[in-house]
Amino acid sequence: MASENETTSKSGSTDNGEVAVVRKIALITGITGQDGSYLTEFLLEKGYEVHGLIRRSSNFNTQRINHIYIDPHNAHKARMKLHYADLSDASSLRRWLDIILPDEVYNLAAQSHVAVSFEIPDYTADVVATGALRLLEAVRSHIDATGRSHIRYYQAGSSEMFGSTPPPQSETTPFHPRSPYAASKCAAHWYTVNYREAYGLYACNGILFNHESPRRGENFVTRKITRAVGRIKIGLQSKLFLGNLQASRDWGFAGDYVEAMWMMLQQEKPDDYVVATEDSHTVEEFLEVAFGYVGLNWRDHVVIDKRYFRPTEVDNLKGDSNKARKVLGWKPKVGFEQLVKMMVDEDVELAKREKVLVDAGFMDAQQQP
Ligand code: NDP
Ligand code: GDR
Repeated sequence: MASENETTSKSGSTDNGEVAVVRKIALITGITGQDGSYLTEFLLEKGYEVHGLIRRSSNFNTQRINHIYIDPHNAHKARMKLHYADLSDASSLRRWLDIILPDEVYNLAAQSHVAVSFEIPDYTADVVATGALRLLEAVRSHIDATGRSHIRYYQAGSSEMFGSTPPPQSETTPFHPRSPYAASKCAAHWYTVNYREAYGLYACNGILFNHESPRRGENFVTRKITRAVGRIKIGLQSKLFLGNLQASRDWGFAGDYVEAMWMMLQQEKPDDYVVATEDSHTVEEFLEVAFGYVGLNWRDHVVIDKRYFRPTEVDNLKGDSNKARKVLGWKPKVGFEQLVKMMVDEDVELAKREKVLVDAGFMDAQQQP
């Protein structure tokens, strides 16, 4: 039986008179990423069946969702299912849509690192921009073939699209992207708007400002800092090499932001929404709070390395999320200091576990698991 808070699309009766619950089905690209893992937890809690598209890797890439994975051989218990596909492979997208028959599609997959997008611009555009187009087109042709016009699509847009346009940035603020990643996200944004207008697709752009968590990739600045704080505190590292400390970001908690994604797809009409805390801090302020929390002074450890400066920087992001707050009823629950402390706490514990392995000779202090 479904629990009370489970979201179901329809229900019927079985032969023996029990109510058979038909769950809503979500398809998530980028399920192995930070947001994919939180969104999966959120949707499972709501009673959804969740299907994730994962790409082939020579190493396991499912660390962030291992804790919710149930072996598909326990078919009656497993409500999260994983399938191989890639945003660069249009046929795989269409095939899984036809097999899974989702009610909601969340496109979270991306080459999501801004600095790396300057190194691999062609690949970034292929996955972030054309990948979104491939998925939209797969959804459109799937609807054409099956008549399943109730299907809803979420596109993971980014505050990076605003680039050099000064804050506060809202849905009406012009885009001025400052990287191949940001330009590609702008293309994906407009593809999504176009599919909504041209084909009547229920498609939403979430324009999300930076959101972080203990699951954040380790080469994004917040996690890079909190990992270093943990390792310095435990004695595994002494220096932290960073780039521009003066950039300001509107940092929220990823767990709060995935709820906004879902809320967008529950409205009567599709639309685009900015999601932000409306509170902005510099990288230096992040350092102050993170190091200060464990009694360290960041100035004793941070070394500026020009390698981490970008050819074009985004200096100042601070969102105006009035529309999301009014229409969706969304608001963030975790504030800046709480977020930093949550990340530091987790990374101090992680460093302690690493230290055990280092002391036992199973790991080099330089090597990170
Ligand atoms: P991550 O980098 O943590 O996750 C990206 C996901 O995309 C991973 O699951 C990755 O797989 C997958 N992926 C990458 N390339 C491909 C591909 N070619 N085909 C299929 N899957 C692929 O990002 P986040 O979770 O932080 O962000 C989610 C989305 O939201 C991204 O689109 C990002 O650009 C966007 N965004 C993020 C913000 C943030 O602050 N976090 C803010 C605004 C937008 P693998 O695990 O194998 O690498
Ligand atoms: P961002 O996040 O570019 O905002 O994109 P990131 O954490 O990479 O950079 C934030 C700011 O910190 C400065 N910085 C450094 N950044 C990194 N990664 N490493 C460093 O050593 C370093 N030193 C200083 C950067 O110059 C920048 O100003 C993130 C990603 O999640 C995108 O996918 C998403 O779209 C946006 O957030 C919103």
